[in-house]
Amino acid sequence: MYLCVTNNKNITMKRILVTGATSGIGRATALRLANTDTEIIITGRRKERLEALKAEVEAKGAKCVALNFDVRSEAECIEYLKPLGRVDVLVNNAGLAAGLEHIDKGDSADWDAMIDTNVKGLLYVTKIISGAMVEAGQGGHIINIGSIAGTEPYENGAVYCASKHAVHAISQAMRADLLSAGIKVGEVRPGMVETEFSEVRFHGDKERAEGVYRGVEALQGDDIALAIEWMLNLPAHMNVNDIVLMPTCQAGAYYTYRK
Ligand code: NDP
Ligand code: 8X3
Repeated sequence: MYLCVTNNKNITMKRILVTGATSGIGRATALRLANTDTEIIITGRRKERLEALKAEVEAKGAKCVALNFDVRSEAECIEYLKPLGRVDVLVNNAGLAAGLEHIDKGDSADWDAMIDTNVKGLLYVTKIISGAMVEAGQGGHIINIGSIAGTEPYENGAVYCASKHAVHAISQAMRADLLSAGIKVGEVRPGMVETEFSEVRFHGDKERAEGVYRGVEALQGDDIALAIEWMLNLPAHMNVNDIVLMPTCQAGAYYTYRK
Protein backbone atom coordinates (compact mmCIF):
# COMPACT_ATOMS: atom_id res chain seq x y z
CA MET A 1 0.00 0.00 0.00
CA TYR A 2 1.42 3.38 -0.98
CA LEU A 3 0.19 5.04 2.09
CA CYS A 4 -1.75 8.08 1.40
CA VAL A 5 0.67 10.59 2.86
CA THR A 6 2.22 13.25 0.77
CA ASN A 7 5.80 12.90 1.89
CA ASN A 8 6.11 9.23 0.85
CA LYS A 9 7.80 8.38 4.11
CA ASN A 10 7.95 4.74 5.02
CA ILE A 11 5.64 4.26 7.94
CA THR A 12 5.42 0.71 9.13
CA MET A 13 1.92 0.65 10.54
CA LYS A 14 -0.90 2.44 8.74
CA ARG A 15 -3.68 3.61 11.05
CA ILE A 16 -7.09 3.55 9.39
CA LEU A 17 -10.32 4.75 11.02
CA VAL A 18 -13.61 3.49 9.58
CA THR A 19 -16.82 4.89 11.06
CA GLY A 20 -19.97 2.78 10.96
CA ALA A 21 -18.13 -0.52 10.66
CA THR A 22 -20.72 -2.79 12.27
CA SER A 23 -22.45 -3.46 8.95
CA GLY A 24 -22.41 -3.11 5.19
CA ILE A 25 -19.82 -0.91 3.48
CA GLY A 26 -17.95 0.00 6.68
CA ARG A 27 -17.59 -3.60 7.79
CA ALA A 28 -16.40 -4.69 4.34
CA THR A 29 -13.89 -1.83 4.26
CA ALA A 30 -12.46 -2.68 7.67
CA LEU A 31 -12.01 -6.30 6.61
CA ARG A 32 -10.54 -5.52 3.19
CA LEU A 33 -7.96 -3.11 4.62
CA ALA A 34 -6.96 -5.42 7.49
CA ASN A 35 -3.50 -6.91 7.11
CA THR A 36 -0.30 -7.20 9.08
CA ASP A 37 0.66 -3.62 8.16
CA THR A 38 -2.53 -1.95 9.34
CA GLU A 39 -4.20 -0.86 12.52
CA ILE A 40 -7.93 -0.66 11.90
CA ILE A 41 -10.00 1.52 14.20
CA ILE A 42 -13.68 0.62 13.92
CA THR A 43 -16.69 2.47 15.30
CA GLY A 44 -20.41 1.95 15.69
CA ARG A 45 -23.20 1.84 18.25
CA ARG A 46 -23.68 -1.95 18.33
CA LYS A 47 -21.06 -3.16 20.77
CA GLU A 48 -21.40 -6.91 20.20
CA ARG A 49 -20.96 -6.53 16.46
CA LEU A 50 -17.93 -4.32 16.99
CA GLU A 51 -16.31 -6.92 19.24
CA ALA A 52 -17.05 -9.71 16.74
CA LEU A 53 -15.57 -7.65 13.88
CA LYS A 54 -12.51 -6.81 15.99
CA ALA A 55 -11.80 -10.54 16.28
CA GLU A 56 -12.18 -10.97 12.49
CA VAL A 57 -9.88 -8.04 11.76
CA GLU A 58 -7.27 -9.34 14.20
CA ALA A 59 -7.50 -12.79 12.63
CA LYS A 60 -6.22 -11.16 9.42
CA GLY A 61 -3.11 -10.00 11.27
CA ALA A 62 -4.10 -6.37 11.80
CA LYS A 63 -4.24 -4.50 15.07
CA CYS A 64 -7.76 -3.39 15.90
CA VAL A 65 -9.33 -0.84 18.21
CA ALA A 66 -13.11 -0.89 18.62
CA LEU A 67 -14.79 2.37 19.67
CA ASN A 68 -18.41 2.10 20.69
CA PHE A 69 -20.10 5.50 20.37
CA ASP A 70 -22.72 7.50 18.51
CA VAL A 71 -21.40 9.97 15.91
CA ARG A 72 -24.43 12.20 16.53
CA SER A 73 -22.92 13.24 19.85
CA GLU A 74 -20.07 15.72 19.49
CA ALA A 75 -19.09 15.05 23.12
CA GLU A 76 -18.76 11.30 22.40
CA CYS A 77 -16.79 11.98 19.21
CA ILE A 78 -14.36 14.09 21.21
CA GLU A 79 -14.15 11.56 24.07
CA TYR A 80 -13.42 8.59 21.79
CA LEU A 81 -11.53 10.14 18.88
CA LYS A 82 -9.33 12.84 20.42
CA PRO A 83 -7.15 10.30 22.26
CA LEU A 84 -6.34 8.60 18.93
CA GLY A 85 -4.17 11.50 17.77
CA ARG A 86 -3.20 11.28 14.13
CA VAL A 87 -4.47 8.51 11.88
CA ASP A 88 -3.31 8.04 8.28
CA VAL A 89 -6.77 7.40 6.82
CA LEU A 90 -10.33 8.31 7.78
CA VAL A 91 -13.26 6.67 6.01
CA ASN A 92 -16.36 8.68 6.92
CA ASN A 93 -18.96 6.00 6.33
CA ALA A 94 -21.46 6.04 9.24
CA GLY A 95 -24.82 7.07 7.87
CA LEU A 96 -28.38 6.11 7.13
CA ALA A 97 -31.62 6.81 5.36
CA ALA A 98 -34.76 6.85 7.51
CA GLY A 99 -38.13 6.78 5.82
CA LEU A 100 -39.20 7.12 2.19
CA GLU A 101 -42.19 9.38 1.74
CA HIS A 102 -43.40 12.68 0.37
CA ILE A 103 -42.31 15.78 2.23
CA ASP A 104 -45.78 16.43 3.70
CA LYS A 105 -45.80 12.94 5.26
CA GLY A 106 -42.20 12.99 6.52
CA ASP A 107 -41.36 12.26 10.13
CA SER A 108 -39.20 14.94 11.74
CA ALA A 109 -37.51 12.32 13.95
CA ASP A 110 -36.28 10.63 10.74
CA TRP A 111 -35.12 13.98 9.38
CA ASP A 112 -33.17 14.67 12.57
CA ALA A 113 -31.56 11.21 12.49
CA MET A 114 -30.35 11.68 8.90
CA ILE A 115 -29.10 15.24 9.30
CA ASP A 116 -27.52 14.56 12.71
CA THR A 117 -25.72 11.43 11.47
CA ASN A 118 -24.92 12.01 7.80
CA VAL A 119 -24.05 15.70 8.08
CA LYS A 120 -23.33 16.73 11.66
CA GLY A 121 -21.75 13.41 12.71
CA LEU A 122 -19.46 13.48 9.68
CA LEU A 123 -18.47 17.05 10.55
CA TYR A 124 -17.74 16.24 14.22
CA VAL A 125 -15.52 13.28 13.25
CA THR A 126 -13.79 15.20 10.47
CA LYS A 127 -12.98 18.21 12.64
CA ILE A 128 -11.18 16.06 15.21
CA ILE A 129 -9.35 13.79 12.78
CA SER A 130 -8.38 16.44 10.23
CA GLY A 131 -7.25 18.64 13.10
CA ALA A 132 -4.84 15.94 14.27
CA MET A 133 -3.64 15.40 10.69
CA VAL A 134 -2.97 19.11 10.18
CA GLU A 135 -1.19 19.39 13.52
CA ALA A 136 1.08 16.42 12.79
CA GLY A 137 2.03 17.88 9.39
CA GLN A 138 2.31 14.51 7.64
CA GLY A 139 -0.67 14.69 5.33
CA GLY A 140 -3.35 12.01 5.36
CA HIS A 141 -6.33 10.75 3.38
CA ILE A 142 -10.01 11.27 4.09
CA ILE A 143 -12.69 9.44 2.10
CA ASN A 144 -16.33 10.41 2.55
CA ILE A 145 -19.10 8.04 1.57
CA GLY A 146 -21.60 10.15 -0.33
CA SER A 147 -24.21 8.78 -2.70
CA ILE A 148 -25.75 9.23 -6.12
CA ALA A 149 -28.43 10.89 -3.97
CA GLY A 150 -25.86 13.65 -3.48
CA THR A 151 -26.44 14.92 -7.02
CA GLU A 152 -29.74 13.27 -8.05
CA PRO A 153 -32.60 14.20 -5.72
CA TYR A 154 -35.52 11.79 -6.04
CA GLU A 155 -39.18 11.70 -5.05
CA ASN A 156 -39.72 10.63 -1.42
CA GLY A 157 -36.09 11.19 -0.55
CA ALA A 158 -35.85 14.94 0.07
CA VAL A 159 -34.00 14.86 3.36
CA TYR A 160 -31.73 11.88 2.65
CA CYS A 161 -30.83 13.46 -0.70
CA ALA A 162 -30.25 16.82 1.00
CA SER A 163 -27.94 15.17 3.54
CA LYS A 164 -25.90 13.56 0.76
CA HIS A 165 -25.86 16.83 -1.22
CA ALA A 166 -24.32 18.27 1.94
CA VAL A 167 -21.70 15.49 2.01
CA HIS A 168 -20.90 16.28 -1.63
CA ALA A 169 -20.47 20.00 -0.90
CA ILE A 170 -18.50 19.38 2.29
CA SER A 171 -16.18 16.99 0.44
CA GLN A 172 -15.39 19.58 -2.20
CA ALA A 173 -14.91 22.42 0.27
CA MET A 174 -12.80 20.42 2.72
CA ARG A 175 -10.53 19.34 -0.13
CA ALA A 176 -9.73 23.02 -0.56
CA ASP A 177 -9.45 23.62 3.20
CA LEU A 178 -6.97 20.78 3.64
CA LEU A 179 -5.03 21.30 0.42
CA SER A 180 -2.08 23.13 1.94
CA ALA A 181 -1.76 20.41 4.62
CA GLY A 182 -1.28 17.77 1.91
CA ILE A 183 -4.38 15.88 2.98
CA LYS A 184 -6.17 14.03 0.21
CA VAL A 185 -9.96 14.24 0.25
CA GLY A 186 -12.01 11.88 -1.87
CA GLU A 187 -15.67 10.97 -2.08
CA VAL A 188 -17.20 7.64 -3.05
CA ARG A 189 -20.77 7.94 -4.31
CA PRO A 190 -22.47 4.57 -4.67
CA GLY A 191 -25.77 3.67 -6.22
CA MET A 192 -27.53 0.55 -5.00
CA VAL A 193 -25.50 -1.49 -2.50
CA GLU A 194 -27.10 -4.48 -0.78
CA THR A 195 -26.51 -3.86 2.93
CA GLU A 196 -28.74 -3.18 5.92
CA PHE A 197 -29.40 0.26 4.42
CA SER A 198 -32.94 -0.48 3.21
CA GLU A 199 -33.91 -2.38 6.36
CA VAL A 200 -32.85 0.68 8.37
CA ARG A 201 -34.64 3.01 5.94
CA PHE A 202 -37.87 1.00 6.35
CA HIS A 203 -37.52 0.83 10.13
CA GLY A 204 -36.89 -2.92 10.30
CA ASP A 205 -39.36 -4.04 7.60
CA LYS A 206 -37.22 -6.83 6.10
CA GLU A 207 -39.73 -7.83 3.43
CA ARG A 208 -39.95 -4.31 2.04
CA ALA A 209 -36.17 -4.02 2.20
CA GLU A 210 -35.73 -7.26 0.25
CA GLY A 211 -37.98 -5.84 -2.45
CA VAL A 212 -35.40 -3.12 -3.16
CA TYR A 213 -32.88 -5.76 -4.27
CA ARG A 214 -35.35 -8.10 -6.01
CA GLY A 215 -34.57 -8.79 -9.67
CA VAL A 216 -31.26 -6.93 -9.63
CA GLU A 217 -27.65 -7.77 -8.97
CA ALA A 218 -26.84 -4.95 -6.59
CA LEU A 219 -23.35 -3.94 -5.53
CA GLN A 220 -22.07 -5.52 -2.32
CA GLY A 221 -20.22 -3.76 0.49
CA ASP A 222 -16.93 -5.27 -0.63
CA ASP A 223 -17.32 -3.73 -4.11
CA ILE A 224 -17.19 -0.31 -2.46
CA ALA A 225 -14.31 -1.43 -0.24
CA LEU A 226 -12.42 -2.47 -3.38
CA ALA A 227 -12.73 1.07 -4.76
CA ILE A 228 -11.63 2.55 -1.45
CA GLU A 229 -8.60 0.27 -1.38
CA TRP A 230 -7.72 1.34 -4.94
CA MET A 231 -8.01 5.02 -4.00
CA LEU A 232 -5.74 4.50 -0.99
CA ASN A 233 -3.17 2.65 -3.07
CA LEU A 234 -2.63 5.37 -5.65
CA PRO A 235 0.72 7.18 -5.63
CA ALA A 236 1.05 10.17 -3.31
CA HIS A 237 0.68 12.71 -6.14
CA MET A 238 -2.64 11.22 -7.36
CA ASN A 239 -6.04 11.78 -5.78
CA VAL A 240 -9.50 10.59 -6.76
CA ASN A 241 -11.79 13.52 -5.97
CA ASP A 242 -15.05 11.79 -6.61
CA ILE A 243 -16.05 8.36 -7.87
CA VAL A 244 -19.59 7.21 -8.75
CA LEU A 245 -20.18 3.45 -8.54
CA MET A 246 -23.31 1.67 -9.65
CA PRO A 247 -24.37 -1.87 -10.37
CA THR A 248 -24.54 -2.58 -14.10
CA CYS A 249 -28.34 -2.82 -13.85
CA GLN A 250 -28.58 0.80 -12.69
CA ALA A 251 -28.01 3.93 -14.78
CA GLY A 252 -28.84 6.55 -12.18
CA ALA A 253 -31.20 7.25 -9.28
CA TYR A 254 -34.20 7.06 -11.65
CA TYR A 255 -33.20 4.11 -13.85
CA THR A 256 -32.94 0.53 -12.67
CA TYR A 257 -33.46 -2.49 -14.92
CA ARG A 258 -35.15 -5.37 -13.07
CA LYS A 259 -35.52 -8.89 -14.41
P1 NDP B 1 -25.68 -0.17 6.85
O1 NDP B 1 -26.96 0.15 7.50
O2 NDP B 1 -25.40 -1.59 6.50
O3 NDP B 1 -24.45 0.40 7.72
C1 NDP B 1 -24.51 1.67 8.30
C2 NDP B 1 -23.41 1.80 9.34
O4 NDP B 1 -23.47 3.14 9.90
C3 NDP B 1 -23.59 0.83 10.50
O5 NDP B 1 -22.34 0.31 10.86
C4 NDP B 1 -24.13 1.71 11.61
O6 NDP B 1 -23.67 1.24 12.87
C5 NDP B 1 -23.47 3.05 11.29
N1 NDP B 1 -24.19 4.15 11.92
C6 NDP B 1 -25.43 4.60 11.62
N2 NDP B 1 -25.79 5.57 12.47
C7 NDP B 1 -24.74 5.75 13.31
C8 NDP B 1 -24.51 6.59 14.42
N3 NDP B 1 -25.43 7.48 14.84
N4 NDP B 1 -23.34 6.50 15.09
C9 NDP B 1 -22.41 5.61 14.68
N5 NDP B 1 -22.55 4.78 13.64
C10 NDP B 1 -23.72 4.84 12.98
O7 NDP B 1 -25.64 0.73 5.52
P2 NDP B 1 -24.52 0.95 4.40
O8 NDP B 1 -23.31 0.17 4.67
O9 NDP B 1 -25.18 0.79 3.10
O10 NDP B 1 -24.25 2.51 4.61
C11 NDP B 1 -22.96 3.06 4.81
C12 NDP B 1 -22.90 4.42 4.13
O11 NDP B 1 -23.08 4.25 2.73
C13 NDP B 1 -23.98 5.41 4.57
O12 NDP B 1 -23.39 6.68 4.71
C14 NDP B 1 -24.98 5.39 3.41
O13 NDP B 1 -25.69 6.59 3.31
C15 NDP B 1 -24.02 5.19 2.26
N6 NDP B 1 -24.62 4.69 1.03
C16 NDP B 1 -25.27 3.49 1.00
C17 NDP B 1 -25.81 3.02 -0.19
C18 NDP B 1 -26.58 1.74 -0.29
O14 NDP B 1 -27.30 1.53 -1.31
N7 NDP B 1 -26.47 0.83 0.68
C19 NDP B 1 -25.66 3.78 -1.44
C20 NDP B 1 -24.99 5.05 -1.29
C21 NDP B 1 -24.47 5.46 -0.10
P3 NDP B 1 -24.55 1.14 14.22
O15 NDP B 1 -25.98 0.97 13.82
O16 NDP B 1 -23.97 -0.05 14.93
O17 NDP B 1 -24.27 2.41 14.93
C1 8X3 C 1 -28.20 5.19 -1.32
C2 8X3 C 1 -28.57 5.11 -2.75
O1 8X3 C 1 -30.42 5.68 -4.42
O2 8X3 C 1 -31.07 4.60 -2.31
O3 8X3 C 1 -27.55 6.37 -1.04
O4 8X3 C 1 -30.41 6.89 -2.34
S1 8X3 C 1 -30.20 5.61 -2.95
